[in-house]
Amino acid sequence: MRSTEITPEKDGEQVKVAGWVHEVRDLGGLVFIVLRDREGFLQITLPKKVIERETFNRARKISRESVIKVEGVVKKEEKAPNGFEIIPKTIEVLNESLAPLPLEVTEKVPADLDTRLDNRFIDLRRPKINAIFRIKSQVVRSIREFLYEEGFIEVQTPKIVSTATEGGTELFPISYFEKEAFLNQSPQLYKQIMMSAGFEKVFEIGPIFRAEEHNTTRHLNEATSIDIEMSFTDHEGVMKILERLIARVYADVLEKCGKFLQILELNLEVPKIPFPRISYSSALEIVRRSREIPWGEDLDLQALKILGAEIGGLYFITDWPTKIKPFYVMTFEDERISKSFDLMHGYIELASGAQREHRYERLVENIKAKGLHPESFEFYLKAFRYGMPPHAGWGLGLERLLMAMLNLGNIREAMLFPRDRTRISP
Ligand code: AMO
Repeated sequence: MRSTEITPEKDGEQVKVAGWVHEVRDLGGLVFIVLRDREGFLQITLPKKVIERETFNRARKISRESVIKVEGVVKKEEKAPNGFEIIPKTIEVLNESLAPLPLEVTEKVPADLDTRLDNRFIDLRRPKINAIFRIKSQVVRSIREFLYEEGFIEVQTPKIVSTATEGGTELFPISYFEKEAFLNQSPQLYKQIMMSAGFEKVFEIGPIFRAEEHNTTRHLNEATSIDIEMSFTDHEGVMKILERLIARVYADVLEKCGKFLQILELNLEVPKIPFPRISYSSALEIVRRSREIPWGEDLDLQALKILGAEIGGLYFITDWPTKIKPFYVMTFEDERISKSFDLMHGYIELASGAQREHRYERLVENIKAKGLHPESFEFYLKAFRYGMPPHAGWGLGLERLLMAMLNLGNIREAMLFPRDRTRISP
């Protein structure tokens, strides 16, 4: 039985439970074992007078984090945390834990992030850390459900690729027989090819790899990207889908993950749609009140912090200068400005997207203008010569979304086994 299935009303009933020994409190004539399972905690009470001697003596010596199975009787007890306790008949140790533990599961002793990540299997046993990943699971589920309801189909595209999509500097080269190959930075080119293939609405949830040189609290070298691509629409069309998706995720998490939000001591509010939209030029005006930045330059962390403090919450920055966006974005008639957007939460970028350039000649020009070689993109460009519909899409960082939603100070907190500049294990 799970801990949540037992209530004080089951007083007198026989139960079987299993889990980890969270704590053992030995008061001499009375021993308490706090048993932790997937759902919560149970108090196992062993009064010396009632319990068989051998069971009693073994129980008081069980090391913390050992896995045990307990058979016993439920007893209503107002003083116990759940309003009941379990008086055991038998306690079986299924797997004994070594002592001392490399990391505490109880929240009593704080540990630094490196020690926690080195011992992630134990770190994840802590209810607060566990809660993050229970919520992450719901977030992914809601995203899938929403996109299926909107008529999207899920696709899988290669992670071993021959070209960059988001700028050549952040690629991980891999050894691939006699050819040059890389880990994919984004499913960008493939999701666009799917538009030529006639699928109209596709999405993918998968890993992206970026050789970020710097260790920041917002970057991982392996992250999860939620990507969509949609035909016969523009940037405005996919922004609307994005904001509805975010609002749906928040609503679902509030409805289905109340217990985990409580563990994390979070008050979540469903954001109101439409999210505010601010153009790059207007954003620049806000930043320029405190700092000079020339038009056309990317907004660095400091600039985004000024903006985040001014606007706050979820908002879009639209109409970015063409020169700082990738070759595949479409421009307005004024070619200096692109039909692109970023979705922000405070100073953190959660997503970026655009209407794409679907006209072959223009696309080739764009590639050249970025100093890239059209020949390297032949597999992609080919799809634009035989009937490519107008299309748009975005990529949303799953861990960034979690970070924003759950107010996490470091993106590593949102990844089970994060990869950063110095960490490739566990
Ligand atoms: P972009 O490069 O902005 O756009 O990436 C999209 C989103 O992915 C997340 N992200 C990251 N998260 C953690 N660590 C990283 N190193 C990292 N890099 C990116 C961010 C970011 O907003 N092809 C376009 C999307 C599109 O236009 O459809 C792209 O990849 O949340």
